[in-house]
Amino acid sequence: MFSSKIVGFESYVPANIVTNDDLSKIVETSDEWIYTRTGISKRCLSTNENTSDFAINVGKKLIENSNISAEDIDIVIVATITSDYLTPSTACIVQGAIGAKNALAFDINVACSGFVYALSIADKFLKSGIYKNAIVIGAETLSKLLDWSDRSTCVLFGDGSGGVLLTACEDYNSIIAEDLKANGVSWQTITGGKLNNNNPFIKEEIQKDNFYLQMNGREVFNFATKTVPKSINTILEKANITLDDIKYIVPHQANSRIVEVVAKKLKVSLDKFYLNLQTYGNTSAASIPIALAEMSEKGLLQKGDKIIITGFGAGLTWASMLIQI
Ligand code: B82
Repeated sequence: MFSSKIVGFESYVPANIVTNDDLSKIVETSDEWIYTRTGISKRCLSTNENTSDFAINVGKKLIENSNISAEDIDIVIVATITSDYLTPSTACIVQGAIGAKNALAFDINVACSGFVYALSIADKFLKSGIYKNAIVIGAETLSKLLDWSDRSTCVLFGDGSGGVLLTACEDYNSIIAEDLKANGVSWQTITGGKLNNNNPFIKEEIQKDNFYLQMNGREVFNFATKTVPKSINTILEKANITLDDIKYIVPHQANSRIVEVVAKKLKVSLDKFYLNLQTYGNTSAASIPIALAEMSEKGLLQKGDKIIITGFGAGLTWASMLIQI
């Protein structure tokens, strides 16, 4: 019987740092407005790199800092809603660039829940006993999906990537419990990247929807604050443990107000949540793995620690997972 062990955490963000004050020169906004509503102070925005460039950096670092060679990687999964191309997948570009020539590779599109979904998929591949090593990356260039004249959305997001290396193991299990769900009835509350029909046989004028990311803030806020506490409780029940057994909850870094409400509903201190959206903004599928890599770098993740990661976003989708470091 095989299970998955996480053996590496890495991240990469573009060098260009954009503060709230910088944004106030582009749209009618202010540091005070952005910070008090979101908790964000700055974010990294790409000037010359695309999503695959971020993800390649993460993939290379994962291999370099492990004792697994590129040829031994069996699986490359990238969670993204902002791939360089619709085809090929970002995962294929990464697979080629890092020399993982024996690996299968594909992207998944589950927005801000994408990294947790991707980890779950990789875990099932490894549990099958057929595959041994997997690279799972969340990578986004959200800046290319934003309407830079819309002050209600363009201030919220950032670019970057993070990922983990998983290896099949007979005596250690990092992925203990999970709760992955979707509510497609509410898909219209967050949309982006609409590709309109276009062919010579279209007779009538068709409605051309906005390409840019749009979000009904109040509705998604209510969704997140209702769903995330329930999902975390589901995980705890499945694993038969309590929040006292959990060292950190690492949520998708969307908005600090969401996390405050979730903490209150769970009756747990805000200190239990790891937040870095102040520095990176909302990086969608990349937000959880960027946070994990930062925590690992700071020495906050020790062997045996139990943490909960919880993603929530467009779809609508949500995904929580109990991880043992
Ligand atoms: S907001 O609606 O403008 N608001 C909450 C009432 C400000 C205090 C808002 C803002 Br600003 C930023 C993010 C959200 C939000 O709820 N985001 C999400 C909720 C569910 C799933 C994903 C997200 C996300 O932003 O990624 C609300």
